[in-house]
Amino acid sequence: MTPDAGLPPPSGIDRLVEIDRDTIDGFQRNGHAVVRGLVSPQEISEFRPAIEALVGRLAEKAVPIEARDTYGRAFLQAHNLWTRNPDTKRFVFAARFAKVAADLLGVEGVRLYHDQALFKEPGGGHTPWHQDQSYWPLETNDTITMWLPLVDVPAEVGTMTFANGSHLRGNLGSFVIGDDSEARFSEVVRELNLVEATHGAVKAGDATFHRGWTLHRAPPNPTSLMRSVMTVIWYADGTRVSQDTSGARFFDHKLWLADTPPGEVAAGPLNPVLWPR
Ligand SMILES: O=C(O)CCC(=O)C(=O)O
Repeated sequence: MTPDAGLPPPSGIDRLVEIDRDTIDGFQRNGHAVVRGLVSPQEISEFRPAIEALVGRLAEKAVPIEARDTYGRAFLQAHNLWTRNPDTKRFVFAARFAKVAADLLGVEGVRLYHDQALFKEPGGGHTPWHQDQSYWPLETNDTITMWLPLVDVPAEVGTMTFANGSHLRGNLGSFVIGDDSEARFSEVVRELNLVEATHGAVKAGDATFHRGWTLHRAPPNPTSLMRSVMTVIWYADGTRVSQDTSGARFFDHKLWLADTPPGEVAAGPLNPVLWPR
């Protein structure tokens, strides 16, 4: 008898999907992958209003794009939406997503690091080259982001561009996202002969996944469409908080890890195990 015998199979947004071997191998090799059709159009219509409503409140208060710096022009950003609405919580906690994350990483289980909505406005600027994990005080390479558009995104707005294999090189320079990271990492891509790859146009409900050390950027938004994207970030269960919580990692330590002390297993109240259930 299996431990969960008698329980109904996961349904709705928790319904599980299997990822094929080629996608997993490509993710391990390149540091990124696309999973098309991860969320159905019906499911997108179920969850999109709650996410858009929360970001909409931010948009009302935002200063004009022209008055912002490069980072501010890249997107409107709202964090940990799961704490603010039961629908966004069901979406962020979905077993379907967390299992894909664990399968791609090749780990037994994952914990939530945090979620964030990244809405690139009409006329929004590019997202400069960066490595997410520069910000993350986590003692592991097994970190992963799901980037899931809530609207169809044409090729001219695009998904992110990734530098293939850059995750295997670890920290390529501790830059926060901005003009300096764009300039330095453009050189790094040239110096290391890294191949740039993108998954092109995507439909609402397709998703890309990338590792925390994968170097990536995104093009500007020259259209009149709001590029509404929801992201969720996980790390391998058992990961410890890193000893270095300084600089760019200071706020992440406070915000996403609830100040769990350096060296301890990152298992605080904001970081539940989302797979296995
Ligand atoms: O959405 C974007 O423009 C960039 C997203 C990104 O850098 C990320 O999800 O790590």
